[in-house]
Parts: sequence; C-alpha cells; structure tokens
Amino acid sequence: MLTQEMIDSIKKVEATRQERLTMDLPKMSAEEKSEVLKKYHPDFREDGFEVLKVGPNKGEKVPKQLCHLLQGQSRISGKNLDLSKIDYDVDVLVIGGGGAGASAAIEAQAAGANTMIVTKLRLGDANTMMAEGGIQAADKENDSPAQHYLDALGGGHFFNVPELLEKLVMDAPGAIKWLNELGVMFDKDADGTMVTTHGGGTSRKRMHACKDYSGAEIMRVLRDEVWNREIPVVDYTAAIELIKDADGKVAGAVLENMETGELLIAKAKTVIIATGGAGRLHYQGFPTSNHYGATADGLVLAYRAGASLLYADTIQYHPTGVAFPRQIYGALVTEKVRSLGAQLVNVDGVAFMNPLETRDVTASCIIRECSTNGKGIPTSKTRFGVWLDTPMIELLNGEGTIEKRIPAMLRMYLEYGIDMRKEPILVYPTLHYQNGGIKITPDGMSDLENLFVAGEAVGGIHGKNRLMGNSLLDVIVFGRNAGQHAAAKAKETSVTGELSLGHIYDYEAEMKKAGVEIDCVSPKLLPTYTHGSKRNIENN
Ligand code: MEZ
Repeated sequence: MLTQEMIDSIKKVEATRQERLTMDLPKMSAEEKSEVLKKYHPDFREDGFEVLKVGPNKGEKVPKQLCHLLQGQSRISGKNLDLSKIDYDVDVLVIGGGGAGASAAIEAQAAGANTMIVTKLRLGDANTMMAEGGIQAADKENDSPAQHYLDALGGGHFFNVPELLEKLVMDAPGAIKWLNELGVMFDKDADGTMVTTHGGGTSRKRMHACKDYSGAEIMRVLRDEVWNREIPVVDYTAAIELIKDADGKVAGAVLENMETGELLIAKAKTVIIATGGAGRLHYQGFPTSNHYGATADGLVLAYRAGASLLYADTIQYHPTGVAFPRQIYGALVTEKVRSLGAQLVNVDGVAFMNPLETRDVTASCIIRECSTNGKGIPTSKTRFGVWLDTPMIELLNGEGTIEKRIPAMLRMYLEYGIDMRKEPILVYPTLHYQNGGIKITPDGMSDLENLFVAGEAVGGIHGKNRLMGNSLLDVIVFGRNAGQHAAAKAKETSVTGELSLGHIYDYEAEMKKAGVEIDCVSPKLLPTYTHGSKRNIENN
C-alpha cells in the first residue's frame, strides 16, 4: 500500500511530467562526477573495508565481508583427505554453472577436451539468468569496437586492463553472432535487424536485448547446448579448495556434496573458475539483485592458492533496485527502463540528473538525494527511494511500449498492484556487480599455472565501474576464451607427481603468523538469512 506521503509526492511528479518530457537534462562535468563519487559512493566509505593481512594482495583493502572470507578457515581444515582416491579425472574442470561456465565448457568440449562442469546449485542458477537489460556489441554501421572501447574505458575511470578490454570489444560482434546462431531470440525488427538501445555511458545504441529477460534467454540456450553436447554436470556439489600437483600447477579441486557433505576429489589438467559474483555478501548492508549463490567462492579458492586479485575494492551498486514494495526490495529494475526514457525524480517532482550517467555516478546521486539533500521518499522507518518516472516511457515511445519491451518488469510490479505504465516506481541502489576479481592475462589464465578464470570472478576488464551490457558480453567472450585456452593447455600439460593441498596449510600458517583472527569458514557457499542477519540489509 502506498503511503499518503508517496501519494502526495506522485501528484508532484505528475504535475511536472509534461514539462520534463521535452527537457534536456545536462550531463555532469568530470569534476562534478568526481565530487559526488567521493562523497556518496559506497566504495569511498572507509568503514566498509578492511586491509588484508596475508596473501598476494596483503596490505590492500577489500570489502569487510570479503576480507573475512579470504582470511577464513578452510572447509577442509582438520579433515583427513586421501588425495590418491580420485573421484573424477578430466582434462578441463569448469567450476560454476552460469553463462561463463557453460560457454567455457561448450568451447573446451568442442576443442576435444574431456570436460566436466561442477556447480553448487543447478546448471543455470547464476547471475547470468538474472540479467535483464542486454548485451553490448558494436555491430551496427554507425559504431565500431574502437568506440565501444572508449565508452567502456571512460566508464571504468581508465583503469580497465587494455588488453582485456580490447578482447572484450573486438570479440563482441562474434559473440552476438554465436548466440544468435545457437538460437537466442534477440529483439529484431520485421526485416530481421537487431533492435539496439543506449545504456548509461554509451555513445552509440549497441545494447542487444531479449526484451527484459536477456540473461534468462541466453542461459536457456547455453544450457540446452551443454545438455545437447552431453557435457557432464555434477550439480549440488561445490568446489571448496583447489588442488595442486608436485610442480605447483593447479590440478583439480576438492568438492563437497551439498546434500550429504561428502568430500570428493576431482583431478584435472586445467581448471576454470567461473563462480560469479558476491552480491549475497550484502556489502555495507545493501540489498542485492544477485542470485542466491553469489558468495565470492572462486575468489576465496584462487586467493588461498596464491592468485592475485585486481580492484577487489570496487563494487557496482546498480542505481535502480526496487525500493518499494518491501517483498521485492533490492530486485533489479533494468537500466533499460531509463534507456527508454524514464527519468529519476525526487520527492518534489524534480528530475535531479540525466538518467543515463554511468552507474556509479547515478547511484551516488540517488544516495545524495536520499541522504544530505533530504529529497528522498520514505519507504519504511529507515529507508528511502526516489521515483523512476515510468509513465514517461509510454508518452515518449507510444502506448504498449512497456508491455512490448519490458514485460517481465511490468508483470513483477503488477503482482503488487503497481501499474508502472500509469504510476512511477520507487528505486534505490542495490548491490549488483563485483567490478574487481581474479587477475588474468588475455588467454584467461590467472597468476597460477593451469588456473583459468571467466565471468564475474575476473577483475580488470571493466576497470573500476562496468557499463551496462558488458557483463553478459564478458561472460560469453571470456567464457569461450577460457574454454578454448584451457582445452589447448590441457593437451600440452600433465599432472606431475602426487596431488597436494600444501598451499592450504601454508596459507593457514601465514595467517597464524600474521595474527589473523579467523571468524568464519570459507568459501561461504550459501548466504545465511536468519533473524540475526536480517540487520545486514536493514541499515539502509
Ligand atoms: O549489464 C547489466 O548489469 C545490465 C544489463 C543490467 C540491467 O540494468 O538490466
């Protein structure tokens, strides 16, 4: 039920709507952006971070919850494991069943490698499935990979690793073609031309979409392809530590059956981590748009084994998470809503910014509006939101646009009696993406020999802030890339001597020496939602 305060504010939004329809909302200057980021972006809140005491990134700050997990107690600690008893023996072991894992497995198998996917939930239970707005690729005549590169570089504050970004944009048109040929039903005009839109920070319309369930459609097709190819999938089984061989090369993983707790050994010539993000760690008490399994497991496994992280202190808060109703608090309201013309409007009916600034800037401006400026709309005793003026979409693009272009969003709100075609919706930033992750080279390999990484677990592609649609893209580009290189590497490598977990014991010894106070077991695998932990997301 809308409160009286909300109803009164909606009247103000309606009163200014006609004038705002033709209003040109200016973009912010570099100085203005930098100021608002420093003041309001959660990445700049010192109390949200802790400094690592051990490992390759010792001395660097990372989000508190991640720090505790990276310095947590191993799940194999105190357990007597027989590493000579091998349960699975493959060429390429893919850890993770989302878009990156599936793409990697498809390519690895196509290259002739004996490939297996292991996933703690089911194939497709991943952030890829939750992605809504689309996937970027410069494949129209007025666009080019160079233009795409410049947009993403600016969005990433010039921190993107150049070789990784180059690969992302150069391989993008091929990624769309691959998906299209596999059967993804992209939005197309009557003549078959792909429909493309803008996203925040893009200079060309290059967002390809499948309505507002682009990720689900892509995952549907990738999952079918994995099944059609009969690639083995071991589900409800988590990887809990990496295994090395006598030469220190990564050579498999310890697995834990999520139902029985049984520990299993998978030996592999190469391993691909495709475990996704960390939204379910609820950094700084934020709600999240992420899948239930997003608990940074891959980062923990790789870090303990000695792989470096890059930009692990930069997190993306999607500007428009649901702020009301509370049943879907934090769920994603796709950026496409703003691409289609909806403005961000405060309690007084004022459009306070251009809605297509980059995500970090937009999220910061919303936080400013709801905090210092006192222009947010209360959604509970402690929370606020701002309006996303969705009826503008129909006025700007014609009646029926919302149903045609963002039908899932329309349905989600109708479930709660809110018709976004007629009334604006309330939004607030939600924890969406881990910009940083495990450091890789363009062939997808981490610092560790034979350990490859793909998807959201990678750091560096997007610099310190990713643009919309570049995540589904990196999942495909770097997923396929890791699969191809891991398969090629598997052909020329062999597992030497006995399997070992010595690196885990060395890391434990390093933590003891550094006086780390261990307060959790990691990887976390699943989030804990108890009454006690409810306060995690109450602070906002
Ligand atoms: O890339 C994303 O994160 C994306 C497309 C999200 C969205 O707003 O739909």
